[in-house]
Amino acid sequence: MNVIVVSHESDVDGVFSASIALMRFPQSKVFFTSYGKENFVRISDLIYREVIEKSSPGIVIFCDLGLNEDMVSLIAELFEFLRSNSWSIIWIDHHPWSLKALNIFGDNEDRNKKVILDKSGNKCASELIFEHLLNNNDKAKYLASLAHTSDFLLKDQFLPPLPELIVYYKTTPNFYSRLAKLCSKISEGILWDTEMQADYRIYTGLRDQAKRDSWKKLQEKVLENGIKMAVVPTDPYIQTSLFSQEIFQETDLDVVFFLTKEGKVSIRRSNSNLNCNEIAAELLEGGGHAYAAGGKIRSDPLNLNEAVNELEDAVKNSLKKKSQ
Ligand SMILES: [Mn+2]
Repeated sequence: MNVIVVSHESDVDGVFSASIALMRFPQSKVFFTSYGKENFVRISDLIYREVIEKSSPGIVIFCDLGLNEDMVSLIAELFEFLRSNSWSIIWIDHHPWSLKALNIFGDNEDRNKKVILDKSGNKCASELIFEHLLNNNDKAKYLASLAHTSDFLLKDQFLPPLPELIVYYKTTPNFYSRLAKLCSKISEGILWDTEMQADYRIYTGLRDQAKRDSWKKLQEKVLENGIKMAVVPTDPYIQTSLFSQEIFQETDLDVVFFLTKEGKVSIRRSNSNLNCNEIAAELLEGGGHAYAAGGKIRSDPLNLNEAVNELEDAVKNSLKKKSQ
């Protein structure tokens, strides 16, 4: 059977999801992607090409990717194409989905397309892939538990610095081929090797310089309600979740916004009264979890004061909506 796996490119959960799917279907063609229209169009095109080339039925497995409302019509079109070519779809995820997005799967009685969506907030995608595709495999179970540790920022077991390695690969021109290689190593049970170590050594030098620069530019603001927020201009070498833990350790901030030069924002919190996804919903292309989310700002990302004001409004509006 032909198998295409599409997984999230940004973190350990996405890569491990694809690795577990690859253990189950070693013949899989694996693609990685992220959010945003451009990425979904690219992935759809790759799938169209692959399906036409194969000319026999197969299955597409989506992992660790939320379906945002603005992608629904694009994906509905892709589904129709897959159905007419006798391909089926399984979409396995753990992000919050809107009803409109869920509706494209119909009543889930349709054997041609199926969505497995965990709404508990306690499971990473790798665990769902393990449970639904390979639940009798101890190696897959172990990979899923490592992904859980990484996804929920737990410190309950040792994990090689794969989250940072993925961040580093993202800055390199051959990102997708390096990620695919990493994914296949992990599916073979190789969690670290000398190649990764050599890459990691290069990365740590670049990362440490980037973090020093970001600390210098951090801009703090205390809101009238006492919430302490900060906007930190960030850099592609910085792994946001790890850096946010460092910042929360050194400061008494409630929420931190990591802002790229392109205006993308990653939100992390230390105060659980604030929900990152609710703040993200005030931004462009906002999405994510309560503990970690992201989006884009409307104002000029190079004007830090403007960015701070817009993000301050986003915090206030999200709290206002919550109290209503
Ligand atoms: Mn995930």
